[in-house]
Amino acid sequence: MASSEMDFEITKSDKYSILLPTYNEKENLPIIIWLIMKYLDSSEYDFEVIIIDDGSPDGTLDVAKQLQKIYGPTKIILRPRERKLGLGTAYIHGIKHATGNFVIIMDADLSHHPKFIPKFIELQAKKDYDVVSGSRYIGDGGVYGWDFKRKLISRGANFVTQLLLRPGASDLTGSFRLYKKDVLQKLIDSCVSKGYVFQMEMIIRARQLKYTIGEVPITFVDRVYGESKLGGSEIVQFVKSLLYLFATT
Ligand SMILES: Nc1nc2c(ncn2[C@@H]2O[C@H](COP(=O)(O)OP(=O)(O)OP(=O)(O)O)[C@@H](O)[C@H]2O)c(=O)[nH]1
Ligand SMILES: [Mg+2]
Repeated sequence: MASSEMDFEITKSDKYSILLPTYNEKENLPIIIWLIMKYLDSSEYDFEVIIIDDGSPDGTLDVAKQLQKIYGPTKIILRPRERKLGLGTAYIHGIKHATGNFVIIMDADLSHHPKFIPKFIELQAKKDYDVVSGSRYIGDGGVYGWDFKRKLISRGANFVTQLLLRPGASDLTGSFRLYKKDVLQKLIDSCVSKGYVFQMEMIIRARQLKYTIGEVPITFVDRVYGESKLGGSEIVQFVKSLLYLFATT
């Protein structure tokens, strides 16, 4: 490829597998898929979207089937599970079926805007990063729609973790990231925590295992449709896991 004026290059064989775990996201799913198609179909990138629905009672899977009819079975891949088995194992399940050499993980509730995906891809290609992490805490990044309490919790969690673990990434609890697939597999294998803290452990292990991490500023918008699940028990779990990581890494 003649690329003298380009400062990065996407190899033709590169493929991006986008993992979308869903639980009760029937309103959000068509919008997120439409946005992904809008921002990626116009690009040259080869990609697939893998929807991992955990038996959502709201019928998210039926919506996903409709979307597969519209966009085709090579672009939209359905890998549902019978019941709610948690986000951590949803990724493990999804990555098994990923045919790309890169994996992008994002939430399906519109908190993560697909417009940032090309930025992740470009930065990765430019610097050959092992991981590119979206960050709400650098540059133009930010959070919209959170109340003070939630902002404080997120900031606090990040701050305490920065202090204790010095992970070398600014947004630890976010989950909008791009990984080389083999790197993601190794990270998943080395992670011990489940639940909310999983994202944080992934980035801390990445640093530990000397993987290179790039960051892209992202804006994060709180979910409009559907219910939020962050409660007191998640916070307790987070603190416990943080202390565990501090003690063991
Ligand atoms: N497959 C699967 N997906 C899940 C599960 N729990 C959550 N999700 C999805 O994972 C993504 C992140 O979950 P969220 O509920 O948005 O978690 P959060 O962003 O921390 O909290 P809120 O947005 O405030 O509810 C969303 O796309 C959810 O639909 C699960 O057990 N299984
Ligand atoms: Mg969310």
